[in-house]
Parts: sequence; structure tokens; C-alpha cells
Amino acid sequence: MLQRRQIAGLAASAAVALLRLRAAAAATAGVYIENFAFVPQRLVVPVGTTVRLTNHDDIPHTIVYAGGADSFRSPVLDSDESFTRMFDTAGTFAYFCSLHPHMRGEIEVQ
Ligand SMILES: [Cu+2]
Repeated sequence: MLQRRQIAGLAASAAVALLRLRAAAAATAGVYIENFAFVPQRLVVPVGTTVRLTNHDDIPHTIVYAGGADSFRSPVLDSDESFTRMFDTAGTFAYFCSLHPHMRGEIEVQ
């Protein structure tokens, strides 16, 4: 039969393992906007990744994904401003700039 101390030790080990799992899942990735283009144009990330999109142009851009419940829209991003979003569901997120709709990018979450 397990002693109370052993049970406490097991619980602590499980908590540490869970924290390590969370740390491994909390990845970040970046996309930047330069010369009216998203770079990289297509980004592939694991589920749970936080993506930061940063505007390196001298003019404002926005980032819009119109995909139903997962839709998002950044505020207007001036030079060097960024928009950050966590992607916690798998899928392909094809987004664009609402000010310059020919600007298109894609984030594939696996
Ligand atoms: Cu734009």
C-alpha cells in the first residue's frame, strides 16, 4: 500500500510533467509584413502556437481572417506594431489585409 508521502511525491511528479508539457506546447512564431507581402507567405505551426504578425512597412495594414467562429481582425497596424494570436485548433487560416486585399497569407496549424 502506498504511504501518504509516496502519494504526495507522485502528485508532485505529475504536476512537474504537466508543466513541462505546457512549456513545450507554448511555442511562438512570427510573420512580418514587408513591401505589401506577408513573410513567410505560408507558415506551418503546431497546435497551441502563438503567432505574432508585425508590420515593417511605412504604411498601415490590417490582418483579417474570415472563417466563421474562428474569425479574427487585427486593429490597424502602424509601422512596427504587431498583432498576436494563439492558434489552438488545427486547420488552415487563409488571411488577408483588409486595406490591400491582394495581400494574402496562410497559417497552417497541425
Ligand atoms: Cu495592407
